Amino acid sequence: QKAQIGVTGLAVMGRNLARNFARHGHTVALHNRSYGRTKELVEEFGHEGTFLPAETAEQFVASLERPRRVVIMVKAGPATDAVIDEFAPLLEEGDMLIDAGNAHYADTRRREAALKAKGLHFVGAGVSGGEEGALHGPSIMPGGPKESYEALGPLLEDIAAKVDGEPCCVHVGPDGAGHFVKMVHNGIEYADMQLIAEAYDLLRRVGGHSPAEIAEIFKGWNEGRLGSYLIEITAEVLKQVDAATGKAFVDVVADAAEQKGTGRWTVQAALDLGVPVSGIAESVFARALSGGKDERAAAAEAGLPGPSAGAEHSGDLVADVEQALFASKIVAYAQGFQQIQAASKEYGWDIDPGAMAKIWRAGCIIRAKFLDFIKQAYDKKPDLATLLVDQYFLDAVSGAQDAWRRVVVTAAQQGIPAPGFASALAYYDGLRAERLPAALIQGQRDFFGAHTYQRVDKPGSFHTLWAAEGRPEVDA
Ligand code: NBP
Repeated sequence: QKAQIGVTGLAVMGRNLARNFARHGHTVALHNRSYGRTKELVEEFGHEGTFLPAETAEQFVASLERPRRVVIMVKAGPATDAVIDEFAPLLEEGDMLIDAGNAHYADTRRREAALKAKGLHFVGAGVSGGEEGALHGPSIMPGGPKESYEALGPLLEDIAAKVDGEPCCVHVGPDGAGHFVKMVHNGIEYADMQLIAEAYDLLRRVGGHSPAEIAEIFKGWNEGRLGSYLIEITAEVLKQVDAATGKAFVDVVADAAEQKGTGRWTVQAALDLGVPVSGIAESVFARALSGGKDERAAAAEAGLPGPSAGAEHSGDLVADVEQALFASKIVAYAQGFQQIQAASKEYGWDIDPGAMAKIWRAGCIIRAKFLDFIKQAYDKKPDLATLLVDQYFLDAVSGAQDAWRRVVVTAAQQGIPAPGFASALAYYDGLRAERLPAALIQGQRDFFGAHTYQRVDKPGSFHTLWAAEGRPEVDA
């Protein structure tokens, strides 16, 4: 008997993916650097399906039917390269190595190019949903050569999350497209979490609501257009009481947000592409600020003053914050999708943005009803310049904007940081501005560096001879 698929790297993620394949009736070959994990999996979960455990890489490869499909689920980075170096010489033309870890897309591009030269298919697949997702149905974002999807896709679609019977898995595009999209997914997740945190902070500090009350507000919001996994778990977290102290859980947790790096990668890639993902960037920086222990201690010691008088919020705070949250979320998603489109163009990946929204509807952390509207927007117009001009989002933002502005004003007046809400609003206003002060920046650049500028009334590049006396002369 041969296995349809093999998994190497059997820590929590790999183990659960292997069990998921087995539960769907596939025979799964198993391998791990240290045999202990392989043995443990078979002892504990062997009854769930058919597993072919292997002690060595050679046995593992020999137990797979061709073309061989080897899922790598090890620690991202050098471990992935070590595993590739171990397996590549044992594989034959047309076999596939699928990296399901959280690799940087640039590493994936490098690995694919190297393996292609050896006649092997390398598929960088983004897998979202954590350990629960891996076992019960993740959202899967495979990249790599299109041909490989024919032999691999059906197996991945089997184990993926489903919405109305449709799998949350699609061939994203060639090369590093899958890991790129997974990265942006995580960046959007950072922005979403930051915006939710700002909403909580304002409800607490402006509205005076307790964490338990705010949990109820979020629960209510979860029934509406904000309905999503992140809003749902926020209500759960806020409701939680610390057993040791009897205080709200959120009040006993140190307020320094950590990060593993995918948000930062998203912003770094956006800088290179020149895409303004300000919502994601603010969320990465807000985490960094929260963790800036020395600066925060110095500020506390110096007693950096807040506003002399905090004005009251004019309006229904809870309703206004819901509007601000929804509008800012739309901006963050619009920016993330723009980044995907920019990379797709830059690398020739031909990514269908609507399909990304579709496979994020279940299995992953940002799963939400909202994604249906994004899918519909791109289905209607695949080359949509920005989500903000799609009718649904345009209506939502124009309906929200007065409340959104009131919330940003209140935050500024009361000295409560809301970088996500404020920068999303600034982005929105920048996008809709008829004239931007960028014209002045062009003038400054031309003045000090002779960088030239373009004119609104005729084509060409112009330079003004600034130093000349009297009337500035113009070079065409
Ligand atoms: P870890 O990231 O903790 O990695 C442990 C696995 O890597 C073990 O199987 C270990 O083998 C193996 N490994 C290491 Br470490 N160095 C190795 C080497 N040089 N050669 C061969 N194998 C090596 O496992 P995880 O938490 O299950 O995560 C796996 C991947 O999934 C990572 O890329 C991670 O970023 C990603 N991940 C994704 C999500 C998600 O939501 N998508 C969640 C968590 C993790 P050993 O047993 O012999 O030490």
